[in-house]
Formats: sequence, C-alpha cells, structure tokens
Amino acid sequence: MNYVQRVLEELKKKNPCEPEFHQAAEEILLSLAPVVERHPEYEKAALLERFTEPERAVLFRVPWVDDRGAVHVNKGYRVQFNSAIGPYKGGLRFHPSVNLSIIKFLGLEQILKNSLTGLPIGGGKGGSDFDPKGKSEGEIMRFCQSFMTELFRHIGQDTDVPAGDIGVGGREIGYLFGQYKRLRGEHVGVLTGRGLSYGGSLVRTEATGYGLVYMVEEAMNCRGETLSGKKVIVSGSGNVALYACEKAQALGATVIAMYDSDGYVLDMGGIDLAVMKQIKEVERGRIKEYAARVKGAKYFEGCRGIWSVPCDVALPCATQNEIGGESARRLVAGGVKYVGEGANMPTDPEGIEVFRRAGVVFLPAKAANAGGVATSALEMAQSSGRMYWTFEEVDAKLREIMVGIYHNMDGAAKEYGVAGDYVAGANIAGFLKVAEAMTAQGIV
Ligand code: NDP
Ligand code: 2IT
Repeated sequence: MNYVQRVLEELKKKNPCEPEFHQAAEEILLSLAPVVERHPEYEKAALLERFTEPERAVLFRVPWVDDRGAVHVNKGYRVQFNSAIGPYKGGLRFHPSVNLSIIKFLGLEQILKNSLTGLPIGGGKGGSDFDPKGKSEGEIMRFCQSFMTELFRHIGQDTDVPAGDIGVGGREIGYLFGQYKRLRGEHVGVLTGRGLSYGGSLVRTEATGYGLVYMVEEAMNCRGETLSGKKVIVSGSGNVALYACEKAQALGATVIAMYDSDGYVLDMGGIDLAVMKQIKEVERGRIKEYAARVKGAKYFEGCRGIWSVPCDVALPCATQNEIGGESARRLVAGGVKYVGEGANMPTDPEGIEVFRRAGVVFLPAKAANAGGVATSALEMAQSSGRMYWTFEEVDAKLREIMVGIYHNMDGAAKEYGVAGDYVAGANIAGFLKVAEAMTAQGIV
C-alpha cells in the first residue's frame, strides 16, 4: 500500500463516524500522491499524518436561556488545525447540522485555502449546533455571549482569529466581539467581519461572493469568453450568494435562479437584487416571498430542483454536498460550462467526476471562495496597522489575489501533469507552501 492510501486508511479508522472529514481528506490526499512521490522526505517526517491531525480541538458546553425562561444547552467547537504559516484563521458556523466531522472537514479545507491566499494565516474552524432560525434578537445576543464566555480563552489576535460562516454574519460577530472585549478588556482584531464602526474592513461583507466571480471571470477570460450575457444560477441566498449575484450582474450576466433551504425562485428577467436583499438581509425572511413581490418570478418548493434550470454558469453558494451525481448530470444536460464553488465542498465526489468527464471548467471551493478569508487577512493587517484602506483599494487587492490564485492552481496542475484539473491544482499549490513551512519548523 502506498503512503497516501495508508494515511487515508488510518485516518478513517482513527476518526470513525466522520463522513464529511473523510470526504475532504480523501479528495485532498489522493491528489497529493504525485507530490509525495517527488518528496520522499515527507513520508519520513510523517507529514501527511501531522497535516491531517488537528493541533488542537476544543469542545465546550454553551448554556443559554430563551425569552420564556427555558434553559438550553448547545455544543460549541473550535478546531485549531494548523498554524504552520500563521495564526489559526477560519469562520464559525451556527447551524443545527454542525458536528465534529463538519468542523474538521471545514478546518482541513481552510488550511489549504488560507495558504492559497498567499497571506500569513493558518487554518481553523468552529461553531455550534445552535439554530439561529426563529430566535429573537435577545436570544441571539445571549447565545453569542455564552459562546464567547468559553471561546475567549482559546483565541487571540496573534493565535486564532475567527470570523463568520453559515448563520454567523455581522450581527453575531458584533455580539461575539462585545463579549470578548468585555472579558479581556482589549480592543483588538480578534475577530474579522467586524462592523465598519469598530475595526471592520470595507469589502469584507462582499468579499467571498465578489472574489468567486472575479475568479470565474478570469477563467472565462483565459478562454476568450466573458460573463456578459451569460445565464447564471446561484444556490443559497445568504452572504456569499447575494454578493456573487451582485458582482455577476455588474459584469453583465443574468442571474436567473436562487434558493434557500425551502425552495427556489426562477426569474428569467434577472433576479432583482434590491428585493432579494430586503427579504434576506433586512427582514430575514424566506425566499418564497420574492415570487410574491416580483412580477414574473416563480417559486418552486424544494431547493434541489434548481440544478435542472439550464444555465451557462452555476455558482453553488449554500452548503456541502448540494450537488451530487444526479444534479451534476442535470446541469451538464442544461448546458453548464463553468462551475464556481462559493460554498465549501458543495459538489460531492461523484458530481466532480461528472463535471470532469463533461469538460466543465470546475473551480473548487478552496480556491474559488478564498476571497472571504483573504479579505479577513486584509482586515487583520488594517487592525494591526490601526488604519483603513478605501473600498477601491481593498477591492483591487481582492481581485489581484483571486486572479493570482487562479494562475497558481492552473500552474500547479500543469506542473504535475494534470492540466485543467483545478481540484488537484488547488490542493497541490496550497499544500506545497504548508509542507515547506512545516518542514522548516521541525517535528511539531
Ligand atoms: P449564510 O448563513 O449567510 O447563508 C447560507 C445560505 O445557504 C442560506 O440561503 C441557507 O438557507 C442556505 N443553506 C444553508 N444550509 C443549507 C442546507 N443544509 N440546505 C439548503 N440550503 C442551506 O452563510 P454564508 O453565505 O456565509 O455561507 C454559505 C457557504 O459559503 C457555506 O458553505 C460557507 O462555509 C461558505 N463560505 C462562506 C464564507 C463567508 O465569508 N461567509 C467564506 C467562504 C465560504 P436557509 O436560510 O434556508 O438555511
Ligand atoms: O470558509 C471560509 O473561508 C469562511 N467562512 C471565512 C473565514 C474567515 O476567517 O474569514
């Protein structure tokens, strides 16, 4: 058995019942086979074993009291996966599905994503199985305060810097930051995605979605195409989806469908983003409401139907494994040419294989959605320097980073004989830097 297969088998044995973690690890490790072949010293140093084992994982109790006085207990997680190239960095996810497997898959992906940004950030991830849906403002605030009452002792501006993810946006970051500041008595850049009035960076809100579209545009430009006039579908209607939609439309595309976990809307004239933002960002409502407000738009129950809508470009921006083999086949039948992953691991292995065989240009999450964390790192730089850059400055840096990542993974894929395979290219390019840093720092 070769090195990669042995590590993968042991990982599955040592971490049972963690299917998402196995899935992410398998995709990464298999594509690293040619790298470890060129670098036999990695096996001697058990580099893959160390790379796939978190440096630290903190699990904690989060008790809170609802508006009626009932006591609830949720699980809290922070997995500090790898600090070889910088302080742990990665979001917090609040969603009822959250468990250790999901946090570990996200953390492992984050190491390579953060490496690809070229900025000095290690990988981590955290969250809770708390469900923010239907909770009052007071309940959200008390939950965030309780969560931070334990988390604060494990994080710091130079050790571990969390941010948002599903269910954690500007509102939650505000409550988390307030509690951290109260407990520690320091106003530092310990969280990113902060409000602009207390240390946040311009463009962080837009960054993941904008960055995704900058990369798709670069991939198209390299093939003599542009987004102008293209039909795009965007899954999800949260932070990443809304700003992917905004930038795609700004570049001349028509976004014809979006969804939330209940169902999808189809609007052949192009999504009216002002209405969508009002429903999703301001009212925190359901997407069904969009069809009631916009003439000509239609609502369909069940979100998966969205992948049957014919399009040129698909941007999955909701959650993991939203595109399986069947959905991928429907997209291919509908004429999709480009898939850019805004969410983390939205396409399962069978789906990726379907796209590969059909010659679809597939831009994997750890490259395509790196704009969010890259801009978080720009927020950290501005915090430490006690200064602010303009919207144009941050946006220009974001665009440059996304174009750079595209060419970095494209180059790595070519160098390792798998031209056009960006899954392998992103894994290889991200890993080489982490491996070099880990090697330089000895067996730690
Ligand atoms: P939000 O909470 O703002 O939005 C999430 C969206 O996805 C909502 O429309 C939600 O629908 C939908 N969704 C979530 N879970 C499911 C599910 N199980 N089935 C169907 N739909 C679902 O999160 P973000 O936009 O921040 O994150 C979206 C994705 O992007 C995640 O995979 C995240 O890890 C990734 N990401 C986020 C970054 C960021 O900066 N925020 C950076 C890089 C990646 P509903 O409201 O009905 O639950
Ligand atoms: O998955 C991700 O990259 C994020 N949720 C953003 C992490 C960050 O630290 O900005």
